[in-house]
Amino acid sequence: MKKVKVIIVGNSHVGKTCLISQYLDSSFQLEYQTTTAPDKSIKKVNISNTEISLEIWDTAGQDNYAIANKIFMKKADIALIVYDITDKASFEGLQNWYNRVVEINDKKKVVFGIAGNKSDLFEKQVVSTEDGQNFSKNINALFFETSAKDHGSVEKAFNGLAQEYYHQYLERQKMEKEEEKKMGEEEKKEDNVVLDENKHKESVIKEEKKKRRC
Ligand SMILES: Nc1nc2c(ncn2[C@@H]2O[C@H](COP(=O)(O)OP(=O)(O)OP(=O)(O)O)[C@@H](O)[C@H]2O)c(=O)[nH]1
Ligand SMILES: [Mg+2]
Repeated sequence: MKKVKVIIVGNSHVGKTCLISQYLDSSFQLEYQTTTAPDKSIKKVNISNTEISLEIWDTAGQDNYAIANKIFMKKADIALIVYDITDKASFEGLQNWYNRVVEINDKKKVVFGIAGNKSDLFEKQVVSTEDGQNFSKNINALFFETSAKDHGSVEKAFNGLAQEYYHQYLERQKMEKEEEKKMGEEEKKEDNVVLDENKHKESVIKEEKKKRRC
């Protein structure tokens, strides 16, 4: 079974922990309890008849914990960056979270998703859907609007990212195989050239020997 590391980041209070609880066991918690230490949960999903184990890391949004816990963002396959549609500052924080994830993952390819959370509070919405979509486009991320109270919207985000990751993974594998095949063919060609050269040398030597005998 393929293991995929998912990290969920974003400002404090945007609903990261609630999104994970909803995804894992369809529950929603009204009382706020800030996350201080990163926490790992496992969710198995089936993508194109392949079982994938999502290792989901909940992280702290509060900066004093987040900086200390940055190390847990390493080796991410998928990063879901969350903002709260009723909180402009959380939207403005997206770029910073994106930069942190990119920086700590160095050159590793990460599949990014942006979630505009608390979509159930649409009367209080201050960040437009369009702004969320445009930001996502700029960083080449998938965009979702979620409510941690609505299981369907949460599942769509996590499963959509898992699907995208798996699709890119298969593409990479295909390309690597093609590359290997190409290299194999080139090596064969080179071997044939050497063989032909050797054959040619042998026949020249034979000819010379013949001539000498005559
Ligand atoms: N109405 C509504 N409230 C939400 C939603 N998601 C989270 N909340 C509430 O927002 C508050 C913060 O949620 P958390 O999931 O703890 O936020 P967090 O991003 O994990 O915060 P930190 O752990 O401090 O980084 C809680 O009171 C939740 O009940 C949502 O989709 N809709
Ligand atoms: Mg939390």
